[in-house]
Amino acid sequence: MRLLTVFLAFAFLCGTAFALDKDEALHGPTVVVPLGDQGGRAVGDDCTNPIVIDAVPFYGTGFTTCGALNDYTETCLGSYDGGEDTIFQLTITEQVWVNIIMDPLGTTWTGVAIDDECPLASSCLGFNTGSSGVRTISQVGLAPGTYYIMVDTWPTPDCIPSFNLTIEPTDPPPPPPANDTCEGAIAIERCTSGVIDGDLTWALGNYTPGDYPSSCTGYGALGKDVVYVVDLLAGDVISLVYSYVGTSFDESLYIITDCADPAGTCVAGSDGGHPEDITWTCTADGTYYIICDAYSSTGGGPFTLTYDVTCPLPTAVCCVGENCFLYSEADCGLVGGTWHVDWTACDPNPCEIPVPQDSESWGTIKSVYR
Ligand SMILES: [Ca+2]
Ligand SMILES: [Ca+2]
Ligand SMILES: [Ca+2]
Ligand SMILES: [Ca+2]
Repeated sequence: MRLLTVFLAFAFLCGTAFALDKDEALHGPTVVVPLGDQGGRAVGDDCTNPIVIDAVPFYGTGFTTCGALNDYTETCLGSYDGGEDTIFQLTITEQVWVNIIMDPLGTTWTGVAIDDECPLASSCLGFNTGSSGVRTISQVGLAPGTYYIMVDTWPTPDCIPSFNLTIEPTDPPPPPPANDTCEGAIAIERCTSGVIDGDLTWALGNYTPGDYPSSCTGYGALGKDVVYVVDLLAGDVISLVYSYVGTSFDESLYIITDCADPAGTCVAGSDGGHPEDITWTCTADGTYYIICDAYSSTGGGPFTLTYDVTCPLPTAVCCVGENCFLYSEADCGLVGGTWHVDWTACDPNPCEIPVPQDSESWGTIKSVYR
């Protein structure tokens, strides 16, 4: 049973196409490691003969994927499952939150994932990948049951000569912020400006603007995200600057109209540098969701969102003599006209209405003096 929403978030992330564009540039060409024969040559080689872990905490050293063969390549690890892989089986007897820490002891481009089935699915309970350093799947909630942990690489390297695996209990994470999803989006008012302090630390990853290179930011955004909402009218200009505070992360910023279809309804996006900024003129009245996201599935912390929603000044009829213009009150004043806030059109020309010079008609005047 998948207990908590963190599971769903991880599943969403894992199920989304990997946006490895930025990472691919660093990694270089992917080497194809031939698939191994699945048959349990040795303990840990594959799902039929995993390394069994029957208690948490667990501290294991001296494992390797070298010689374990490349059995699985269609998992949530994406490009990071192309190397030889080692499988662990973990039995949980009572609900626990754990950190899963895999130290590849210097080997680069490694990944670790956990799922409740083996082979691990393309949508799994949790994973962590990276070009260097220790891999950590943080604060995974596990209900009683059987789980599988897979360790793999994005070749090259084809395998990890030696790694350590730690599974330690930890505290459950705080709940995500209220504006983690569109349902709790924090409202920004039209025609205002300001600076919002936000934090992705405990947010979940619910949205992505699409895939490289066609998305509105140019990239996917598999990281954590929070949402702001603003009602705009056509002609409004919204300017946003989205910047991490303190610990850096790769910001991704975009505006959508349908939270069920971010990729299909994105009207503006930015993932080109730091900070990210958008200046966009609204083309249709409506409700717009601003997604403050992170490109990487492992990034996201405190940030500021600076916003400025400029609303066009209302225009109305400005009569300059008998000539009619649609001007703002200020512009009408500049040309010496008379501004009529309730008049909205120059056709027919409301400025041409003849104004009687006298309260009496010629007929009345003639009858008086005759
Ligand atoms: Ca593999
Ligand atoms: Ca979120
Ligand atoms: Ca995201
Ligand atoms: Ca960025």
